[in-house]
Amino acid sequence: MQDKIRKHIADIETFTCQSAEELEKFRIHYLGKKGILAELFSAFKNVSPESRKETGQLLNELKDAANGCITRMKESLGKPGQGSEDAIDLTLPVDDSIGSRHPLSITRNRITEIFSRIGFSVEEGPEIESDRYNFGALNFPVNHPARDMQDTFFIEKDPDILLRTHTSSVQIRYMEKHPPPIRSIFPGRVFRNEAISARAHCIFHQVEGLAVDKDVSFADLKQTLLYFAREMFGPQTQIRLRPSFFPFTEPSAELDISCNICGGKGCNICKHTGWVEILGCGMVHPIVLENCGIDSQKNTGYAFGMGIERIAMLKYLVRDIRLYFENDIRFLKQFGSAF
Ligand code: 2NL
Repeated sequence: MQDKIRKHIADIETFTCQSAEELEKFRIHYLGKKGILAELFSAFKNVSPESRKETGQLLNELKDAANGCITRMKESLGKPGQGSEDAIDLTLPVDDSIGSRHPLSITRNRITEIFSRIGFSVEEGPEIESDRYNFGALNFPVNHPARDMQDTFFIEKDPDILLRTHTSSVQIRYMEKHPPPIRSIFPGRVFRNEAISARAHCIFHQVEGLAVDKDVSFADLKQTLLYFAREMFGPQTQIRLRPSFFPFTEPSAELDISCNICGGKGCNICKHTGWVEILGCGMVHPIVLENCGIDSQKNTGYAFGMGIERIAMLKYLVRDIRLYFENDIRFLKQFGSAF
């Protein structure tokens, strides 16, 4: 009898099933009124006194094994993909979410495509930088607030290694290696130590542009930006330049476009001014050219920089910058996958 019980325990240990019905059959087979255990317990009466203790223990083991097996199988049948009725059916057709491009990618691709058409190459560079490429060569004074821990993520101090705060660092690298004429744009991810809110994030994306050659003028900059604004926001778009300041450009300006939401009449987006700011720009400071080994007597250049989040916000009326980074499918699926 003991051998019989041991054989049953071994059988139970290797038992698996694919459905609840099979499991119920198993239960009745072992634990049912006329099942194996009932039969064995009834035969137990006739077991000799010497082997009663051991046989009794084995019988209890068998009972525990059967109950344990049922609990285990119930659990695994409940999990999808393992044969229960509500398992995922991989042969079903997919729903309509075939994926779409991220709005920031669509916008970056659109910007680079617009500039590629007029001869700008697209260049990329490292996200981890030294002080020289991110600040020094760009004419930031030693005590400029952007160099502060509050504004910049430092990885190491003395010598300073940091996460780039703008893609201008890539332009410095590019100018060091490529003599003029230069016409390139520089898309990339940048990092600033800012509190996250609807309007600011500590990670965001930029596209900067640079043209350096003999006789590059502010008029060239203005015409290039007018072309860009109209390609991006429509042929009716007007632009205006307001004086500004950056350490790396002189003179510097900010570019506004006529509000593409209200057509310049005044709305929430343009705060009833009819204009919205889209980028900063200027003529490359001669010191910056010299820092990169470019003769500022013979060459001039213009540069501009824009936030991709901001351009995409204006294009798609996104009210909160955090939406770009949360990857909520309800947000992402609203953007066509064109481009
Ligand atoms: C902004 C302003 C700007 C640049 C970026 C630049 C780069 C070099 C030399 C000179 Cl290497 N200028 N970049 C120039 C003016 C403005 O960005 O507000 N961006 C979001």
